[in-house]
Amino acid sequence: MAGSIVMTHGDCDGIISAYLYIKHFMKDMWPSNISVIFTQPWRANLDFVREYREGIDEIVLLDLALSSELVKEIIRVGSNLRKVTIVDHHISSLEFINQITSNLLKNSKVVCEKAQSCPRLMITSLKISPNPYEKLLVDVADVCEGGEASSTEVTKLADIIKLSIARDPGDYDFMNYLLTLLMRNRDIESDTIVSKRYKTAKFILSRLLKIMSENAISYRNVVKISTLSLPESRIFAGLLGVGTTELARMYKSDIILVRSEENKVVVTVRTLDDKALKLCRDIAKLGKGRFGGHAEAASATLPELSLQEVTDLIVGVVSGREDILQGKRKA
Ligand SMILES: [Mn+2]
Repeated sequence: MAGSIVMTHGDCDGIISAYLYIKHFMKDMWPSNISVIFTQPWRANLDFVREYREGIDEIVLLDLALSSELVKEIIRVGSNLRKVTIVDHHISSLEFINQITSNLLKNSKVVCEKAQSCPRLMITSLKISPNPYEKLLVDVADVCEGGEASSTEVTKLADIIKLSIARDPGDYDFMNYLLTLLMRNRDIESDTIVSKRYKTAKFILSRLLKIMSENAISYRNVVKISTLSLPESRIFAGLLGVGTTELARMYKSDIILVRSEENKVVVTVRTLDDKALKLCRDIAKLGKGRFGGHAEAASATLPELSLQEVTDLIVGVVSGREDILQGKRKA
């Protein structure tokens, strides 16, 4: 029996992308002849290899920032397939387009363009005419990806989906559950399983915001730096990115969260303009770490420094005093 793989990002706009694609292009095949795989960009190649099997004749990749490892796997099996479809809105994927289309000429469709969310790109480039509910979901996907909400209905639904999955970003059964609710036209907001998760996450988020506000220190009135210990990072796992975004909105200020994780320090930056990625690049460069993300929402990981050292380094970067890192701090 021929089957298809739909592999999508395990987040709010990834779930909505899978829903739109399956509903519009693969409706007769769902659920029995489609393996829906939720994944993260850094492990997508591993999940793909694990799920791919003899008899699969179509693969669809949605909302996944491509990596050379993933592209290699797609090309390896691609020529045996009837169809390969890739839709993604991350700019980092652009560099792989030529490699894929030149290797899989006849049977591939690759749509990679910068867009607020993957569903937004899908309706503009796959000729989907969305009904009112689908339009709402595309707006929700935009908000989940940092866009401005057009109505309170959009804000609420985006909040529910984002927070209900945030606490356990690896719970792909729950993402499948959300997809099934959408496919069966069930109301997400009134679903008991979803609202239980949402309420728990909302409560924990409010505690996180309180702690982050209390220990935030302002620098030059333009940026607030907040720190979390390792136990605190664990308690609030899954909500740290959402919390930092929320705090930036509350205070209308740039926010830098510095927290301890197992064997590393993670820096999460949200800025009102487009300087988060640049800040993370500077921090990563000075601290010999890695960085990534979007212009206004980015992060850096520093494996070799302590929480205090990273905080000092950041103070140096935001105040233009990088000498602090070298220990030449004035009394
Ligand atoms: Mn996504």
